[in-house]
Amino acid sequence: MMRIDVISAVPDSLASPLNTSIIKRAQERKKVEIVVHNLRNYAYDKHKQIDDKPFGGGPGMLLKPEPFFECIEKLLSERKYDYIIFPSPGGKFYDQKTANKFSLAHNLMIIAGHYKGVDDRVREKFATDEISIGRYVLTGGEIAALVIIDSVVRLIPGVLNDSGSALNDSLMDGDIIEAPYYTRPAEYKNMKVPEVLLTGHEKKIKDWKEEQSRLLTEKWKKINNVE
Ligand code: 6GU
Repeated sequence: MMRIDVISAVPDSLASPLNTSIIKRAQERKKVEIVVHNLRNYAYDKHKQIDDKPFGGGPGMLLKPEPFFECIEKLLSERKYDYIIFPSPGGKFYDQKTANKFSLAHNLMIIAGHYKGVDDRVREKFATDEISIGRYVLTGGEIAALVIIDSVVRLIPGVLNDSGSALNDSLMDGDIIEAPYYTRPAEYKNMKVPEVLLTGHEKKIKDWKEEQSRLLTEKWKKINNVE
């Protein structure tokens, strides 16, 4: 079973997404164990302070290094980690290839910063992979951590009911867009499901899906300036 440890100053923000739907089911099926660590539990000074003002000035607060070091060193004394992931806008853009890599691990650790950030000595000492999830700014690493967890856990064999679907989806690399899907009713508010899908003609349906996929992939490349 894969184990994922997440360290956060706002662990409550992770609870609902990790205990819903497919990620919840993956834990119930013993495909993954996700352990969230509250950074504040590793603040050993009398005020349990986890943040402080940045040296050199500037707005906002930083998360102090000591609670991270305490927590991470405890975890490292218990097991080896394949990857220690540090979500950060300055990191490498996350993609399906990286998700595939992480999904082969036995032990992952994700260090989620918050507020302005984390004292950089934490990243320097422990991070093996610095990951950005896109060109925009978030309030913290928690949502990025959830993005990484979701994309990794769905790749673990037995997590999705349809074993083909994890690989099929976008052909593993996210660079193929699939044909649109429809369910009943066949007509709704004057909008009709493409006729061919109602015919039961397997070859024609396969050809239609491939053509739609090709068209949508071309459109996707154009609007995203890819290739
Ligand atoms: Cl990983 N963290 C934060 N705080 N902002 C981001 C990000 C990560 N990726 C894009 N923006």
